[in-house]
Amino acid sequence: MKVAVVGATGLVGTIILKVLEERNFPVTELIPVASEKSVGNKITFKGKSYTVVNATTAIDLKPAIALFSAGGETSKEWAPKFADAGVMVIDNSSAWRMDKTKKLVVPEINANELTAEDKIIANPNCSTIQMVMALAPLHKKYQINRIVVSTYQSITGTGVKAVNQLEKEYKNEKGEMAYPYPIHRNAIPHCDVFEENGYTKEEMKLVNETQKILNDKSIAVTATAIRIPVVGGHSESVNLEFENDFNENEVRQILNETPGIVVQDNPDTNTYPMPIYAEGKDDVFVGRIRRDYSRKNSLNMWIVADNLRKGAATNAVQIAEYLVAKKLVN
Ligand code: 11C
Repeated sequence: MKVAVVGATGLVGTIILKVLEERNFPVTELIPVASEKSVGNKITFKGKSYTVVNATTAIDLKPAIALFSAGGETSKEWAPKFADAGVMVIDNSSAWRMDKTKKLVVPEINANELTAEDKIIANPNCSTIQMVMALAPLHKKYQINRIVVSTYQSITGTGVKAVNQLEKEYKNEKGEMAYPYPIHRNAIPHCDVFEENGYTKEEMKLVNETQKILNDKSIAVTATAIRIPVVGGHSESVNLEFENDFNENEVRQILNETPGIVVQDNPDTNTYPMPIYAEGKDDVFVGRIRRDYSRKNSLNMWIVADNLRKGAATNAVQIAEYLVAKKLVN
């Protein structure tokens, strides 16, 4: 299968290539796509060298699938052009996620909604993916009424400019700033841009995308998203209020039996998820599972995942795998 990776030289694009290789996705020809400044560069994939091309050339090469990770503007402009040419687009940006005509997919939860007619499929935001992975099976069992989430997000979510900012700050050097403030030794309560309602776009993604993926507008969600000087993954403190009461051990058992979830939860041995150990892994790690005694039918937990893997590249490749397995793509 001919596969295009749009944004192949970016942080997520690079991981998409790695994940395609690791999972042995049936790529017969890779079409790495990037902006004009990278066109002509070489990329090695499965031991073979490929030349980076622009989007127009990529369409002419007729890929079956295009995995997009080049930002919302590129996706808005180019995803429909690829789709019109018969390419199935899996888009990692926020461009199409809340479009009523597009599916927003976490394969373990709702891949069964996909059909051969879905030409542009949206990959959710990283902080949403890891949260709904843990919440979906609990919603099914106990029905979630309300979610209060605070995130502790890796700088890799912002991209290479933020990684460079932190590296420079470690060395006490001046450089280009990805954030309005230093990030080293800091916590910035500001991920993505502010909206008119006082929340950031990242916070509203957690609200809207969660309701769409869990297919339940009645779930109340409120979010605070914080950037911290961490690489390796996003962490989330999540408070849930259920309609029905639960048993903590049953919660652990449900999560343990959920594909893609690893429970790390034992205070006696200081066992809990942390981003340095989530880095490079495809699973979502859950710990600090405990009843919230301040409120009826309520639970606290801590969810960690590599935002570039399950939060982006791995989820996109899993969608592609589903399309192939169900013969929804030629
Ligand atoms: C972050 N979640 O960590 C963002 C990165 O909507 O796909 C991905 C932005 C998006 O800041």
